[in-house]
Amino acid sequence: MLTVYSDDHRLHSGKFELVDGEMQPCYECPERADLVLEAVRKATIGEIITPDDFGLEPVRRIHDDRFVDFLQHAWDLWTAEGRDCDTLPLVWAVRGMRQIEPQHIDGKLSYFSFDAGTPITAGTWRAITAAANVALTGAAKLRGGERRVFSLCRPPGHHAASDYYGGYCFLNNAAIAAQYLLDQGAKRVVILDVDYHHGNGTQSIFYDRDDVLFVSIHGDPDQEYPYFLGRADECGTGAGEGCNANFPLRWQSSAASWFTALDKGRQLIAEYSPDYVVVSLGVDTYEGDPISQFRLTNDDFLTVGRRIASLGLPTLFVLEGGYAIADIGTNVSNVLTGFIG
Ligand code: FKS
Ligand code: ZN
Repeated sequence: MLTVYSDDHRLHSGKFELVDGEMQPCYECPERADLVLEAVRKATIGEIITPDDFGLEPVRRIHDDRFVDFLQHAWDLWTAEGRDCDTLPLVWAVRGMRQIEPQHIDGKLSYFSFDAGTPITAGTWRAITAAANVALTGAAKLRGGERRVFSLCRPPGHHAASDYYGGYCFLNNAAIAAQYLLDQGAKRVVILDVDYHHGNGTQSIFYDRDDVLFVSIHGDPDQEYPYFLGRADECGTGAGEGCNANFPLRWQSSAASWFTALDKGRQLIAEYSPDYVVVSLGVDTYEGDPISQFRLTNDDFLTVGRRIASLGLPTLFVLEGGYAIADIGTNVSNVLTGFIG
């Protein structure tokens, strides 16, 4: 299996996020990708390549121009106010407020975000465009005939929608890759999201479309972040009706119930008969994850890989979450080696 990786992820390294009412060091740190890369090397899964530069056109197929411009210039606007710490938003335009992009950077940060856990730093723009290129390079390899590719993306992407960021995510790498596959001639693409958190960004991007089936297994939004999307009755709208499938599970759900949900998802995927599968691969479903409440073991991740492989489809794995630093490498490489068989 090919792995696509760029060192530029290290340019994004936020200091603090809001957790349990306090500012705490960011869970989403450069060490995560470094450890995954090291594990992929050790597991001798295959060649590791650097990404090509696709420019912003494929990014703009998913994200609004104004949002992309904001991400590109946010750090400069922030430092122009005399600040040198990371950015964080302050206030959100909730029910009844006007949805107008403010002039001041503090207002813009709020307008384009949905949480206080996602700092922007000096190198964020370069890191997020590199991650998009990592995903796009993986997609291009699939179009070129590769059957399986791992895009080792960081920062992650599945919480980012067409015009807002949050949940450590800025550009939706998996969505950008899926759109690229469609633009290059694919008829139907599945995005299978196995991260512990619901991929609210991916869901909303494709919610009214029938050329992408989104399937997600995640913590029940009644209990878990991102709280406001991810319920089982969200099935798509208009042409996209029936092309969105959520499997929310309660905290402490067993591995058995997680795999039951995966089996139902696999059934839907097989019926949809896609040309490609893009897997939003988070390993924060691990029993030892510090911010999550599911119970998959190291060995269960081998089974995750095997079951996805049984679909028999060309597959792009795109890295999302996973915060148990000591095990993130093992858990990701177990999915990939399980997939290879
Ligand atoms: C819970 C606080 C929640 C934010 C969690 C973000 C999860 C991000 C992720 C991604 F894949 F995007 F990285 N904090 N007490 O794992 O879904
Ligand atoms: Zn997650």
